[in-house]
Amino acid sequence: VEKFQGILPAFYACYEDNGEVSVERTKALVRYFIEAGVQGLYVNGSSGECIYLSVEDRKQILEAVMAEAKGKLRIIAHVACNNTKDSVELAKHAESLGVDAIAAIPPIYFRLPSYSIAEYWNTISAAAPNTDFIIYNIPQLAGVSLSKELFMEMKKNPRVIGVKNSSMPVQDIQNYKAWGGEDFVVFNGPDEQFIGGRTMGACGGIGGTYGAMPELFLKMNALLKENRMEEARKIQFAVNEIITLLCSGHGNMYAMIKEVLKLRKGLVVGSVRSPLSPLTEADLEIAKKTAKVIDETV
Ligand code: NAY
Repeated sequence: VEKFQGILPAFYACYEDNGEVSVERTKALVRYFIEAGVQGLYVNGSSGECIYLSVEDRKQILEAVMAEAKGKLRIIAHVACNNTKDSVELAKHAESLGVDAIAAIPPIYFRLPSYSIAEYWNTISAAAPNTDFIIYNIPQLAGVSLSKELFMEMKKNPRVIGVKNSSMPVQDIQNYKAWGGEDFVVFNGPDEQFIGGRTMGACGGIGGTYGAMPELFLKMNALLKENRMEEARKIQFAVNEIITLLCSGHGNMYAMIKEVLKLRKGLVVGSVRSPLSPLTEADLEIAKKTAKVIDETV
């Protein structure tokens, strides 16, 4: 559990202006996170637009991240590709780079029985035999939730050390901790209830909006460690207003966050990949307002 405490931003895909993966911009974003003082990164997950990236893109991104971050940040590589073969390839690749753990969502589109999902996850995990495995539970997007039956089946695999839980009931965190045992790692997924998840037993958080305002999540986490709940709650409420702003444009939320990074830190990491929508002219005004609100809050 020690190893995976704290704030692990979900890493964003960084593109050149022509939409191809940018190695240089990826490295610059890693340096930004190191300077911010976060504990780790969750690479090629939802916020990393994984379902719109090729296997090659994903390898290139992880290689660039590891080149900057190795030894400085805990790196969890999300390797699920919706088919076992490509996921296995990414798991092997991630292990060869020395990541701290790999993670995977269940396969999407077809509703598979639990035993097929377990087989999929265990096959991926077996491809990286020296690497810890983290289950990514995100029922609202994947269409399957991590049941007790599936959890218990996965617990038989000694490499399964944790769950990144993005379901909305915070009670799920309590259950996964209870079923997993003392050393089992559970991450809070929904940024809007970070303090709720931590209070229910999450050892840290992995989140898609952390990158826009890492200072605020680090602060909340530090306050919680000192049992300063009132102050943590104040920040959480401010964060939730910021998240509402980030989601209020016509363009995709990650495009908005990338614009905010440009405004706040001068970081240029491109926009988002189609079919996600880029920002409109009107969205640029929202981004300016959001960046200002964040700067005033930190
Ligand atoms: C990932 O895999 O990139 C994440 O960890 C992202 C988790 C995010 N959940 C979703 C559904 O995208 O951080 C949350 C989310 O962006 C945040 O709560 C704002 O709604």
